[in-house]
Amino acid sequence: MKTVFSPRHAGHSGQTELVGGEIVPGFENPSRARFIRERIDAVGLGPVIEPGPHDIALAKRVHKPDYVDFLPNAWPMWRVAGHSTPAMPFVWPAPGLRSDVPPDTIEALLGYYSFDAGATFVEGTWEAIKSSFDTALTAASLVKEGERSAFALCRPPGHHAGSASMGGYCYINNAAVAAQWFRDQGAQRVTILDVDYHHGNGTQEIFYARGDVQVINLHGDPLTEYPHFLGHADEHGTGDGEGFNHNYPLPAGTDWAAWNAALEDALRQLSGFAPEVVIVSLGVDTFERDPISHFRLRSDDYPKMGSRLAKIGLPTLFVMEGGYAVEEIGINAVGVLTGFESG
Ligand code: OKP
Ligand code: ZN
Repeated sequence: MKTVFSPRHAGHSGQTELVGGEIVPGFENPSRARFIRERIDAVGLGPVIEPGPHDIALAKRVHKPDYVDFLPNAWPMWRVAGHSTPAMPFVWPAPGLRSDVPPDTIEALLGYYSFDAGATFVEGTWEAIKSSFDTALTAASLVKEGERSAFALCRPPGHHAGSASMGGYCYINNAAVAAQWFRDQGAQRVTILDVDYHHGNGTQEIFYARGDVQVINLHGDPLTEYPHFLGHADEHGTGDGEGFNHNYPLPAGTDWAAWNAALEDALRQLSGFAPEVVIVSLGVDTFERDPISHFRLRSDDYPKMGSRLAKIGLPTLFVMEGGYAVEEIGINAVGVLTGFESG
């Protein structure tokens, strides 16, 4: 399997996050991609190529144009406003406040274009966001050109990013951009299967009223798990999208047996939809020792996941999302890919 990877992710580094009222170094750090990259070489997964540049207009097919235009401006505006620490949102137009008047200052714009404080900017953040977007589209092209599968080693991740909101370490929704690109290239139906521990609220929101992109999520129950405010089992889609969104919220402590049972149900939904291409939002924060998650998958479960996904028998694009047990992230993520290759 070919991997697409850009060293430009590394500029998104030294960013911080708020955990329990304390500002700490981000869990989503450059070593994540480095460990995965090293594991690809160690097991000989296949060639690693750099992405080519893609028109940012493609991001505006799934995100609001003004939101996409904001992203490269955030850090420069933050600097002009006199700050040098990472830019972090802190005020939001919650229900009862007005969100129809875009504000003028960067402090307010950060909140206007986010749903939490979890997407922060440093000097190299925009370049990393753009490289992650380019990575997803370059890998999508490989699949379109006939590869059975490809791995987009994206960083930062994307599945929390909605049509006009960043959050949860995500800015541009790489999987959603790729799905739209496959549609624009002529695929009639595309499925996004999100196996990250956290519900992919952004992906769900983007395609919620559409019947051409099926969205399936397996994740920690939002009653207790981030992102808390989407991902319940009764969210099935709306309008043309009715019946094309499927959520599998699972309890803390879920192990492979229970997770796999949910996957089997999910794959019945997928088969019924008969997509032409599958995009896997690949998070490995379902791992038993993930520092911010509560499932109990073990390293030897990931190849099983991959081989099951191969049995779907469809062209498959893997797009990297979460996973924060950095010592094992390479073993686990690449385990899915080697399992797919042998499956
Ligand atoms: C991004 B991805 C819990 C705080 C949650 C944000 C988690 C973002 C996960 N104490 N922080 O889906 O892996
Ligand atoms: Zn996650």
